Amino acid sequence: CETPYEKFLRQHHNNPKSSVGKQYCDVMMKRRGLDKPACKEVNTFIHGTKNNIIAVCTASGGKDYGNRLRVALRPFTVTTCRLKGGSTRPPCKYSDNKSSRYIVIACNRNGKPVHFDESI
Ligand code: UM3
Repeated sequence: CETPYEKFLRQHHNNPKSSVGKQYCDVMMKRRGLDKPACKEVNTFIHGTKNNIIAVCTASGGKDYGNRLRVALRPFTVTTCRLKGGSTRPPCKYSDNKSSRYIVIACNRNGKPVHFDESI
């Protein structure tokens, strides 16, 4: 079954950014199963290497951010998908916003990311 780290990767890792044409978020949110049972409201995909994301859990790539969170020392290119309209009933329609941001994540005791909190 899927570990918390594997779930984090499924929900939040996409590197390099997949060329799915326009409507990246609509395609990716469905492809990664984030349209079930309801449309997920907000979800960020990180276009960075696994090694660079894992490094945020260590002193080389991140620092403590309180509340057991870690913030990256360098920005990542990310795409944030935000549900359009008021309904969370599939089919899900998203707006896409690609930007360079400092990700805020939680890591497990093995130094692997397990939760995406925000990007700043
Ligand atoms: N979330 C993002 N990006 C944001 C803000 C929130 O992906 O910029 C997701 C992470 C959480 C959920 O879902 O919204 C609630 O914060 P997850 O723990 O399943 O990844």
